[in-house]
Amino acid sequence: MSEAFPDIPKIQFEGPKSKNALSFKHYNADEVVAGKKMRDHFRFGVAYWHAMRNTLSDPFGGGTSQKPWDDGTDSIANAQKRAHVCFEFMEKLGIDYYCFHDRDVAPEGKSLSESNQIFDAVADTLEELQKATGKKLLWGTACLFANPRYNQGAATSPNANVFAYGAAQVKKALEVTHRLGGEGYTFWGGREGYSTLWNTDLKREMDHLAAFLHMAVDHKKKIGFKGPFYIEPKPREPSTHQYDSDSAACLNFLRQYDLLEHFKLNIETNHATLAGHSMRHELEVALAAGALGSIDANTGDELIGWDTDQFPTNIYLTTNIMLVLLKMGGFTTGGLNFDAKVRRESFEPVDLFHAHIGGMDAFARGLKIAASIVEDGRLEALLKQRYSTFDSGIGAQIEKGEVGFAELEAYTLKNGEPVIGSGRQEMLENLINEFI
Ligand code: XLS
Ligand code: NI
Ligand code: NI
Repeated sequence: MSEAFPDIPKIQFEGPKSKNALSFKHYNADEVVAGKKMRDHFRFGVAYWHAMRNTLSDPFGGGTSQKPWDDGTDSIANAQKRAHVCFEFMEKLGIDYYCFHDRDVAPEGKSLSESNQIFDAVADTLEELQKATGKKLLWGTACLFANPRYNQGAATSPNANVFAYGAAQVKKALEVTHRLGGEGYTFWGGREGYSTLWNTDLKREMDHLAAFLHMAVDHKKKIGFKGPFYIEPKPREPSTHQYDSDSAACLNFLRQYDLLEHFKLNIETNHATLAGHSMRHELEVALAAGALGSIDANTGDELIGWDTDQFPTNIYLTTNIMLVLLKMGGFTTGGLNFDAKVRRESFEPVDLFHAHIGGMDAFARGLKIAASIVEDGRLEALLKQRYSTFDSGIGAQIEKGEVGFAELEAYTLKNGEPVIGSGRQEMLENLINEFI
């Protein structure tokens, strides 16, 4: 194993009183909270594209990130070296999973077949590293947005040859994900949308996207890949509008094209807020459809209108997320993948550690808070009380489908004006604050 971070020890849990920046104050992997070890609640993942590949460039300047182990070339040896570094990073942080795009782990060659060979060579290294460390692939994906051929989309490109190229790339990414025991496979349609409707046949593009996903489902069955497919909603950026704009739009799309049984959603906080929703909203919509699969853990900046992919440190955010996850009964194949990058000003390797430690600690606090709220029971009781008129009498008949408009008219003529209760929002907000 390489020694890319010689000055950084394995990060240990030291408790809330510790002043050591390179320690966990709250995340204690084997501590049991709400009946399960913390590591099993979270199933944290490192996003290869951010941790290993992001140079931290922005529209106004080039990269700043220091990666002394990386020689900056597209050689296979360099790609394999990075894989070693990523596993050392995961080991030191005690993170069990990672996620990648094909082109993050392996550079693109001059042809599809060369790219595939390079990908296989790096996958050999990843497989060895997984065996040696016990680390696992949470999900894989294909980068269908960086190469110039995809500038007008992949599955929704107006050019059939681009569609075909994208399909070939996903086929390979799916096979490598399967080979590496990936627990799921993600589709994020970065450029599957439009820049202007003047040049777009929206209906035809959506039909093409559905056809592409059906082909992926067929291929998954063919190779025996058992993990779920995830769709990752995002409303815009890089395109003006993406077809997978939010949870509700994705679910509608999947239902319309008969794909829902094969897909779950991978919800990302910064995408939720770009769509004008809270993370909690996006999670609840997915959960209500039985389709909450995985989470890209990050956060945006309220003052910046794009996908800033910051590490989540807000305890209210993590509490909301953990309340939904506890309600769901926890992840099955999914996990919390840190789709997040350090700021351009935080360019040293150690900053990557601080960032992940902060995110993991914020989730540990969110879990403990959410578990205490559930254990306390008052929130749940108030919610139950709020809907209690549906538990018996006319409400129960409505829920069972036993009555229609005529019966409800007769009932109301007799019952008169309803007596309703307060929503108690402020009281509930105060209650939540008791735990934070
Ligand atoms: C970009 C997305 C991307 C996906 C994987 O905004 O979050 O990183 O998670 O393609
Ligand atoms: Ni993401
Ligand atoms: Ni994102």
